[in-house]
Amino acid sequence: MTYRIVSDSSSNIFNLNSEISYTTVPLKILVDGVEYTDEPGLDTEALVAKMEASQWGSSTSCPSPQEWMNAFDGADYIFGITITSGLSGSYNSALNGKEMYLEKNPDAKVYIVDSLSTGGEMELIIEKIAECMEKDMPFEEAVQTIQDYQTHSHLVFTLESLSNLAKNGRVSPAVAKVAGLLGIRFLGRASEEGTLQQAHICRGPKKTLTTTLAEMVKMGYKGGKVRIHHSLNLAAAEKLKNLILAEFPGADVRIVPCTGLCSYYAERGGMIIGFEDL
Ligand code: X90
Repeated sequence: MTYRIVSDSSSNIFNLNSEISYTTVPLKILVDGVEYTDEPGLDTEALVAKMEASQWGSSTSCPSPQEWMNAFDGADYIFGITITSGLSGSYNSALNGKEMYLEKNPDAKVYIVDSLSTGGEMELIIEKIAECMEKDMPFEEAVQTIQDYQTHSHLVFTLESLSNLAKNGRVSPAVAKVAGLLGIRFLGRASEEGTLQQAHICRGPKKTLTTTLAEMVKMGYKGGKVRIHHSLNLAAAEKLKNLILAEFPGADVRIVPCTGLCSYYAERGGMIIGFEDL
């Protein structure tokens, strides 16, 4: 068996702490006519500054089926994982890439996970896939294990601005407007369908963090893994980590900076937090 995990770049994970072969396929960000590929080495700080100063507009695009297929090359036990199909075409591309790959490699086994989420929750699912492969788990059993795990993984996020989400039609302009007010932060969660759902409107950074942890607990958090992905906001990520550890000592909490795609949509200051209810 040649194992491979392939994620689109919305997971913010370019390297996996495992022996298992792992690679990413990039989403792209277009700002004022210049295309930025979300791959290692992309300067997200510069990207965010360009996007904030943009005059002519910006958008994003998902990987092509061809890019997905190429990333599978050489493996025969493959898990692909994508950003939610509720907000992007990446999942459909990956399914098409799988069909193309299977035409040439009919004996390969390929499962594409629709994360119905992004960022930190994708990281958790990737870790679980790696665990299955490290145990040499039979393919069908691994698929079942991941489907079960997805019922125990969740996503909350805090945003200081929803303007790129609104501009690109991923959230209604009315919702974006409320969250755009000065000092107001939008606290949301991934809905069952993998779309943005408003949980709270918070005033001030401190209140945002305590409300975030309260929301996680309401959604079933009881001391399991947490993956805090932040967009140029390490200070807030560390404060949230400390709040979590104060209430749940010994919790496995990891902080990860967003790469290109998530930085573009979460904008400066945003956090995308995956956690388990186990
Ligand atoms: O295909 C494409 O061009 C990519 C489109 C992605 C659109 C949304 C990305 C959101 C990233 C914002 C907070 C998390 C929301 C997750 C809800 C399921 C980050």
